[in-house]
Amino acid sequence: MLIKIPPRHALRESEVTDYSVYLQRREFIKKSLAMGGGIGLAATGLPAFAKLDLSGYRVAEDNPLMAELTKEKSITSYNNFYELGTDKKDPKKNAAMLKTDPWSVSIEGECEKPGVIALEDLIRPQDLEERIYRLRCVEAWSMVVPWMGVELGPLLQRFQPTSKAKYVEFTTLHDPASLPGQRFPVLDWPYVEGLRIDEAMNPLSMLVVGLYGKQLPNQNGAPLRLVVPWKYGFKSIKSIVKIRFTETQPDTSWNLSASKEYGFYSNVNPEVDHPRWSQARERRIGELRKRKTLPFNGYADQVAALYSGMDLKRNF
Ligand SMILES: Nc1nc2c(c(=O)[nH]1)N[C@H]1C(S)=C(S)[C@@H](COP(=O)(O)O)O[C@H]1N2
Ligand SMILES: [Mo]
Repeated sequence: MLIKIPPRHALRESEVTDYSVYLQRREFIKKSLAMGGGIGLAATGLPAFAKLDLSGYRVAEDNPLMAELTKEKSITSYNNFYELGTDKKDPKKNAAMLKTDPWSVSIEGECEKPGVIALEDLIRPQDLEERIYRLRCVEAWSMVVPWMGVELGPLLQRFQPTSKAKYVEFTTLHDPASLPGQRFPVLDWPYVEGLRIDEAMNPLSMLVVGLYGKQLPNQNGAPLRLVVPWKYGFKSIKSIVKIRFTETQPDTSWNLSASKEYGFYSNVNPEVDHPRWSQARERRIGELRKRKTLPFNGYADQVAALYSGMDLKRNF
């Protein structure tokens, strides 16, 4: 009997389909928006988001990173989301336990307009856009992801932060029934993260609800997560239920658990090693070769000025 062994380099069909569907949809959206916007995507037969309308988002301008996109399958099956398990494969396996509908976010602290707001009122379809950003994990792997979401700064401004709002704190859902990892004391739950207000207002900072043109999979932090592309991945907190403006620097989960390894700033910095490994290089998921890690993950032009005068070896 003859057994046909496919060559190793052959792409599996599932991987090719995702990407080509994504590219087609992207072109379709670009053209439709150029013709005056206001389109629906029902024709493509894709599942609609329960409440959020993701159909009219603006696609990323032609971007050199388009050629480097990490496969959708890798982005959604190799995850860090300790509330859904500590193995990289766990979050996808346990994803269905997380219930994301309905979802609301509590806005608290130093602002004129605090309150609890439903996700579909927080994220307005006309603000949605796609941006291709690298995400660099502190564990020295990285990905290039077509994220879909809204810029964080203008969203925060809607709640009118006061002059005392020097920082913003973000909190993940705390519900061991939905997030079984919270039954174990791996971290001090709920997961919390924070940014200085000027970092939050920087135009690169984004609240994300989708990737590859679709609703965010649970394992990637549905229905709402932060993406701060010049910082190590752990700053990009998932499944957010609370945003609080504060006068003093908020606690962060990783800093609480190991302050010598994870600082508040956590800017990607090839010159500051993690105590247990080098940060000089990284491996893109799906590639064998290693790449040089870039200062601020390649976004130095847009963000280095935020830290002028600061010693980034001490403020790691
Ligand atoms: N709530 C929560 N957010 C989290 C994490 C987590 O364990 N819990 N892991 C972080 C880490 S370490 C990384 S690298 C990114 C991974 O995002 P991704 O799975 O979408 O690639 O999510 C971050 N956000
Ligand atoms: Mo990470």
